[in-house]
Amino acid sequence: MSRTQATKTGTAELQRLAAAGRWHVIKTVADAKAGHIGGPLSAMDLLVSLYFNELSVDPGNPQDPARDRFILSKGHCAIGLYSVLALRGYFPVEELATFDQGGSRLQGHPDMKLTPGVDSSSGSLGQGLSAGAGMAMAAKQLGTDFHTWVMLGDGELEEGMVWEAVHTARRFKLDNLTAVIDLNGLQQYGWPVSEDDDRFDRSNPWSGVDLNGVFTCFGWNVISIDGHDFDAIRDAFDRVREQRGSGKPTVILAKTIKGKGVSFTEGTYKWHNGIATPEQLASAAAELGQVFEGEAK
Ligand SMILES: Cc1ncc(C[n+]2csc(CCOP(=O)(O)OP(=O)(O)O)c2C)c(N)n1
Ligand SMILES: [Mg+2]
Repeated sequence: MSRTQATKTGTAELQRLAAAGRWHVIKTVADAKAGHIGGPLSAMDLLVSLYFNELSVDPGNPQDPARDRFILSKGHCAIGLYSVLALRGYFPVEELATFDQGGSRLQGHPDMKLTPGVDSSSGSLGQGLSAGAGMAMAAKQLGTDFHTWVMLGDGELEEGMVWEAVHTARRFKLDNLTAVIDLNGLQQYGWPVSEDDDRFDRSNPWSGVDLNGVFTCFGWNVISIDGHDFDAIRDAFDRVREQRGSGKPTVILAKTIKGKGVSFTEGTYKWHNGIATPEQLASAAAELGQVFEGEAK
């Protein structure tokens, strides 16, 4: 697939890619005995849609100055990004087997100096939107038209630095900046209290808060979608492009399910990270339509 995409990837192909991506996440983490599951799986449909339907990038020329930028601000979900980068052709899928090993290009958190396709290092939550705002500002000053995308977690959204960037982005009219919030309703542990929309294991980080209203008041363009609906994601991306020139940054509030796609990981903070047993891998493979022939190493 070239940098300029004449046709968009259809929904059936996106579903196939997302299933493969989810499988690479759970299998790679089991083999490495390290890494995260719930966040990469909730974000997978959005990541696949970005890399196969939206971002103007060339895996053969990852440093192209004209490329769109993508920052995974919730850097603990690195294995989700690596899986999609591999599927998109930035490096061989087989290289995922080196995940989190010393000397690997695929560290436990994204490292822009090591991994082709990684535009900003991340892992300390809260910083990616500021980096993205800087890139968007630079694009304006240079007169180039690349778009900058930043994905954040809903737990991450509690970090104060995020809100400094939210304020600044509007002030500098960064309509070439889009934040995608993975609203999976769970973080690592969260607060063990019961609130209105508590999922009965841990409290939703933004329970009772009108995030749409909050971003609107900050002067952002807000799009709320189901983050697992490929058609809704495609429409949201179209709307992002339409609002360029408005002077407003856009936030996509994407409602998702943590651990989406594998029944035993869905909707529980307990699979924020975790190592699947061979039996669990076999079950995940069956659900995702993948072949699992051996035990986790
Ligand atoms: C500044 C900082 N504090 C704490 C952590 C540890 N940490 C890693 S993941 C996580 C929870 C993140 O939750 P969320 O943003 O909702 O991510 P997701 O649900 O998508 O996994 C925390 C607290 C961190 N990486 N950085
Ligand atoms: Mg979350």
